[in-house]
Amino acid sequence: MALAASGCAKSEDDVSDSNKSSSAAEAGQKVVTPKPGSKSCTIEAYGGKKLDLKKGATVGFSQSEKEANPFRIAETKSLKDEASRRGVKLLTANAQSQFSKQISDVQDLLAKGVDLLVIAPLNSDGWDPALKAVAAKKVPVITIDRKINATACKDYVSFIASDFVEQGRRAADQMIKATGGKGEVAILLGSAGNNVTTERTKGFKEAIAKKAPGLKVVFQQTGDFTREKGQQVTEQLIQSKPGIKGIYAENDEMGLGAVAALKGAGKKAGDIKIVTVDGTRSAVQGVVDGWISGVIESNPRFGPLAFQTLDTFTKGEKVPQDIIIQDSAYTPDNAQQDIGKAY
Ligand code: GZL
Repeated sequence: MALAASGCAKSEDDVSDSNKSSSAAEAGQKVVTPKPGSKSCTIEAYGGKKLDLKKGATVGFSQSEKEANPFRIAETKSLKDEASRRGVKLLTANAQSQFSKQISDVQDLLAKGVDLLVIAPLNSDGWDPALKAVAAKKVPVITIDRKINATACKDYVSFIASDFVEQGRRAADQMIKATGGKGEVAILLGSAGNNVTTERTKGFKEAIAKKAPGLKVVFQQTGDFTREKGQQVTEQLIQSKPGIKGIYAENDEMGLGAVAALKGAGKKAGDIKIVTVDGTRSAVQGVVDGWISGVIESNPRFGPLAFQTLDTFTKGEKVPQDIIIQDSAYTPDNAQQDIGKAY
């Protein structure tokens, strides 16, 4: 099938750009492309029955983390807004950052008879019990954001996410620019057990090693993607590494925790360069105020694209197994004018 102008490697199984959603673009979601070389999935290959989303289908959404983090708030809002725009019934569940609850949430949604599922996974592994229940009912599943270690077009239909390794590389570029490429830096790691933490770390370290060998990562510790833990770890960091020049926080919440720690220690804005990932309003304000040197966006507005993918699939058309969304970035040059795009 014809490929989107995405530079994807062509294969007989490549998919069309039917998945580009005008509503996704309208909703502030950057233009999307099938991941280079992505295979497709069809309802014949996956199983299940054709549906018309508009004719009484019910979609279940399993959210992973408590909605204290603006990323999660914006993600859930995006699903809810698109469901109501399309007039589709949406049942939601929130695992409150407890993986065992997410598994039972998915099982409960299936027991309630949802026809389709969107899952924002907390962890990458441990999904078998939920996937068994999905397989028994042949319910199409779209996973968004974090990847589950399972088989595309068998255990789930499509995976829609940012390129997290690229986010790490772009964070490194901003850190190199902010620090001049020399000195000691620390990483506030995301929570363990998911591909986002692994890939954001991989991208950052590879880029630093390649482009600025004078920048040394001398400290890394998880802040569990939370503001409180990010503050606690940064308080320890500035005691143990008083010469630290930069902090790479793998999400904004930890980055804002780091800002609170630096303020508490009497530091001034810019004394230590902070680069974070997400694109929340508070972090972009931190760029405007000089406390944060740069923010790489991780776009949480999956709603339009998730529903577009489900709609295309249930009509019997091919969808990509892997879909990459594009992310923007905030710097001291654009933060003031672009803060309205933050979430
Ligand atoms: C990344 C997502 C991460 C966010 C964090 O897309 O999984 O989880 O960056 C959130 O804010 O905790």
